[in-house]
Amino acid sequence: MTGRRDALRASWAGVAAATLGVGAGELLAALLSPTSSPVASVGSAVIDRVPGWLKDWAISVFGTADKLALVVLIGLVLAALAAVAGLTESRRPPLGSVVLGLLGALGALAALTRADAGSLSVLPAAVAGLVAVVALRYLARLLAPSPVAVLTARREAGSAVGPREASSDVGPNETESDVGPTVAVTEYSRRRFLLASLSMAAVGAVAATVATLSSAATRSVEAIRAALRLPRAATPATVPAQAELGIDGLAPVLTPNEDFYRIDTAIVVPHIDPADWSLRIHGLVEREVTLTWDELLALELEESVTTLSCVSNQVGGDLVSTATWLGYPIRELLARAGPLEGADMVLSTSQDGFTAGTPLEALTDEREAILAVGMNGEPLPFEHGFPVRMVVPGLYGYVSATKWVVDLEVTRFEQARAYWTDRGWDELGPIKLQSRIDVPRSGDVAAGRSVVAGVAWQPHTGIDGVEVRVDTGEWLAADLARAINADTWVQWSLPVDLPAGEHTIQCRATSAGGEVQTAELAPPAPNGASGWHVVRVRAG
Ligand SMILES: Nc1nc2c(c(=O)[nH]1)N[C@H]1C(S)=C(S)[C@@H](COP(=O)(O)O)O[C@H]1N2
Ligand SMILES: [Mo]
Repeated sequence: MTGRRDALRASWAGVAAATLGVGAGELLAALLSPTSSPVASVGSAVIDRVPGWLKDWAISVFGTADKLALVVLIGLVLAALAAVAGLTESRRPPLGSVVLGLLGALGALAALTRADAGSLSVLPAAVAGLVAVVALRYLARLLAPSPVAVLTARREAGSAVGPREASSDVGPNETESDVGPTVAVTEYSRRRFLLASLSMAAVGAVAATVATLSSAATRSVEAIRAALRLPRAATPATVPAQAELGIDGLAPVLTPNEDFYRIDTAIVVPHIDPADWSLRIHGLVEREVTLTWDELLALELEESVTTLSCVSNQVGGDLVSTATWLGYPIRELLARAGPLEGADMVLSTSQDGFTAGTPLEALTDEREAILAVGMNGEPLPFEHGFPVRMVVPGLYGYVSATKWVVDLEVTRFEQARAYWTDRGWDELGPIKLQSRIDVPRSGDVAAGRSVVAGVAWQPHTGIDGVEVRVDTGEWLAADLARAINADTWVQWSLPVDLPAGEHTIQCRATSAGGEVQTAELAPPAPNGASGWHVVRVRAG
């Protein structure tokens, strides 16, 4: 009974000490640089090492909360290890402290391997480990059986050997009052343990929360973005009114920034001061080119409307969105550098070390492949690449849409591999022809005349038609909204009759190139999902 309680206290000591350590480390990271956060760097290291199927699974289960899920998981694993360390410390000191120290070292190592690691990046994790070790040693001392406690235990067990008993002038009646103070000492130390460990855990948790919410560097760049006014587009985009059908439940043709899907490997979203940003174009080029933020903004910026899609998007999924982008053609910048004969790929790198390999041709042909600075009339949101990202019509994001981009290396597919191609995904990632039913959703609908509506897309090619089929009926041509351009998705709708009962509704698109969307089911890996979207409804 007491054994189990002791074990529980010892484990809790480990957890409390580790919490204080993490709090200290996160607070220091918030002051130094957000990416040196011990928890975030361990998370990023994990993300870079998980197999593709696991990433797919995480996205399908947790969606955009996948990173939150990972942080929670790291917290649980850390708590379990810390509990073991606490227990070990109570049984074989100082082995438990060594375990906590090693965990700190592991965090420091993870921070060092980050692409944007500065020389101070090991500090937060190192401090976290150190604080945890000192805290655990202190707590363990409060829990350790002191000579007085040993004496008390022996006395309670009736084996009276000890300095007091040895002095022998203690009569039977005085024993109780004499034992009193010694028992009180252990009680006192237990109470002190409880107070100390609870305070450590609370201070650690508060520090970690404050750190997460208020990284100093993050705050100042947020203020810079808020004050930023982007120049007007030399060529503004036009969005015809007929592009929006305005049907309830149908995805709007322009996705508001806060609803735009987000996929990336970043646990801590980079916060780059535009004044510190520059882009280097190098590799197989005649001359290296460097572009600063001011130089980029001084160029004639163009506005374009483009639909982005993630290769992980399932049939019927929502990892696809459309925005008006403001930016400068990458084609023009590459022309300045002068790609050499034989080059066929541009490896783009983000500030946090993500890479994408884009066919050189997709960046030099007539399409609106841009270095984007604006999204739907404002500077890029941090989650979407502030201050500068790539947008390339027609290609999945993993091969083209590098956010927080800082480097373009002109190279050859033979010579370079990128983040996801290194993990088994196809080198080329053209977006597959797809269509989705937004209205009605699966479930109950009213019987009778009902509007079916959705979106269809194949950026850079365009959509010619969408057909809808109820159950095993005929394919019926849907009404297409006006396309904004060939790079955007197109809304469509069709009134259908749904008699009472269960029905399946399907859709398929035809591209402007004459291709009919395939019924063949393919999973996202290795080059994008295919198949027809099916919605099952019960009309009544
Ligand atoms: N720096 C960086 N850029 C990135 C990624 C990333 O992980 N890191 N993910 C890519 C992928 S897989 C996609 S689908 C798009 C998503 O862009 P969005 O989050 O703005 O929708 O960003 C691309 N650019
Ligand atoms: Mo993606």
